[in-house]
Amino acid sequence: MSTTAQLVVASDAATMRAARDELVTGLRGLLGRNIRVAGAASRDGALVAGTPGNSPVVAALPLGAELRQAGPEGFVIRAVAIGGRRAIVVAANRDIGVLYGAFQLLRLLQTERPLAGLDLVSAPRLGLRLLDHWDNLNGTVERGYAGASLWEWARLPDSINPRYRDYARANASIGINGVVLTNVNANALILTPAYLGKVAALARVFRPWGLKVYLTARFSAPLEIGGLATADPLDSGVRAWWAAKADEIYRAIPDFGGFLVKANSEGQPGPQDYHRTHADGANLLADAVAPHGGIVMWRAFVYSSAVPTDRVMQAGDEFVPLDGAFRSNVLIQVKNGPLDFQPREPFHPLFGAMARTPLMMEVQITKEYLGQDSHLAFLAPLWEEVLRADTYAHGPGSTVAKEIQGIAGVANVGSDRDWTGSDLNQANWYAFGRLAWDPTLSSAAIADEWIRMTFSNDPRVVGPVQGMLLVSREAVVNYMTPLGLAHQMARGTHYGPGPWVTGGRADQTSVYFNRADSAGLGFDRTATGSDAVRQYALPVRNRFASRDSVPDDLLLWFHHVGWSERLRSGRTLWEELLRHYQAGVDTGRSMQRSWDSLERLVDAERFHRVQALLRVQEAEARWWRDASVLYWQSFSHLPLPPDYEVPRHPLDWYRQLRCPADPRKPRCDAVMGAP
Ligand code: GCW
Repeated sequence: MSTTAQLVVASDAATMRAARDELVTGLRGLLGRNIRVAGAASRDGALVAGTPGNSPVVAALPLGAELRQAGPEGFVIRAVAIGGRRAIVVAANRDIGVLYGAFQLLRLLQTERPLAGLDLVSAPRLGLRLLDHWDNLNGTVERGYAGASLWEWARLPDSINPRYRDYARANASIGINGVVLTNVNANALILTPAYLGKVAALARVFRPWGLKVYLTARFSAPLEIGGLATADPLDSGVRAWWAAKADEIYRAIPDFGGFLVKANSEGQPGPQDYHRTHADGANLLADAVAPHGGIVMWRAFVYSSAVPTDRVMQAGDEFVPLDGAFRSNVLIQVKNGPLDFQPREPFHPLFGAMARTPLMMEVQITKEYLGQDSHLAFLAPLWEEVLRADTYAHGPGSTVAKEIQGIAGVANVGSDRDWTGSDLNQANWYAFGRLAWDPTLSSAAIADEWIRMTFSNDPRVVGPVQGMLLVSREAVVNYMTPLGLAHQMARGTHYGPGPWVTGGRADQTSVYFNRADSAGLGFDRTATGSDAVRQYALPVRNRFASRDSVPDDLLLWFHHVGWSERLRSGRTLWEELLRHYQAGVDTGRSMQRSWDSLERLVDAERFHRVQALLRVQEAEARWWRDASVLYWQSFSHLPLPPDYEVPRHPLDWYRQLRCPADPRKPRCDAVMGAP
């Protein structure tokens, strides 16, 4: 067998160079062979990568139909014969498709898939596949658990950290094609000339990797950096200011993607400050970027302290009446669920409810409410659940995946050496990109790929790690918020149990959401309660509204249920609650055992890091279970079965636990004692 393989890439354009370099590095590493790069195919067998426009070999192949299917970003990978020799071709319509195809080929090799007879066409199902960074200009990251922001604003544009390029490579390898650099709780300074120069420098690094740059726009920027007396979206001076600002941005960054906006939500300024609508606000910015081909992603995460209705209904009530009022380059960005990135929520009722408005879905990759950096929670099952949920908006089969044009993930990336705060958290960044490319992929398939590429193809590793990943999210649901409970985390940090949290703004407290009383538990969102079910299409509404058909895992989201009422299982609510909390702890333990079995199969460094975090998770799962069960018991007055693990401390002890005010790790292990 020859020790040299030939790679044919005929173009020297930046993205083609990126594809070529990835193939050379990847093939060298995976095959242990020298890779000779040529501009044209010779008699040797070869790997050919290119577009019909930049590669005579690709142009000569009969790939017309496949390339049409591949579209602007997709690719074709095929085993072919060139001059009687076996070859593999990675073909696309555009350079970026070739790069994505190169990564796919490397993925196939690295996961040991057979290459013989290879014949695949792949195109992304969603056009916008974005990471949203909640990164502040001072280097902190809101809800970030992986160290400081990657963006070194003080050093840019002169100093370019090599990690920027690696960040772009990682994203391109999973098809992510845009990045919002700044926090939705926005700072107008990012729109000043000095910062735009820094943004342009990042955009230059990202460009070959197909990664477009977007910024958050602070609605009051005309006041704060423009010297205007108003930010009223209907004011002609304000409109002129934003148009000029957009021109300035596009002069610096010709392929700038557009703006992401959080307005009139949690204290952010917005059009309602001037008695205008969200549509007035979004259209103002949309008109400014439209001449340049830009878009506006306007968030639907709004809830007002002045409105007494159920918090989860406010986005629907606010936005549905505006359907049809937005410019065509506006997308409404809707969180996966109507509350706030909980371990489990029903899908957001806005999906399917705005027929004339393009929607995007926003998910959290950073796990604000799911144990942050330290608990293992593989999120693909959560995202799969919502993408496949049927809205019935246009009859059966109207899944959330079909109702959206794009997806944004709140990044879990920071400057930590492992990028994401823990080794296993990387799986969520990976899974996000893969699902954004193809929302029909299964969690199991994504986990399988990631484990093979991250650890090993050894089935003794793949099996157990896949098992852990796939059960981890449900474990978190079970020990934190089983049976449809939500938002029971400690105030502020959202880390650790706090089902007793009360005071201050009602709809940010646990007691508002759990509605525990001597009769039972859960939020009545049927017609006898807040009637939030009315926001769903009829079949879904009926399914959620009826105790006979509501899924158990959303029961307490929609119903107030008596402690001793029997569920479909035949067990009472009280018994089911206890079982679920215990199941969460048990899964924490089984994940530990699975990992412990890998001691000699995974390198020592990563083995010990993951092992330590799984210990933390098991201890904190018990903390969650004991604190929650004792708190519910103070309402139900029902006993724990004799064989139930006895809580270590009385309820008051848990209630008085004060976590250290460490923004990175608000963990209480110091006070909890050894597990
Ligand atoms: O989940 C909540 C977070 C806030 C966040 C907000 C939002 C960026 O606790 O930190 O602010 O949602 O999505 O706007």
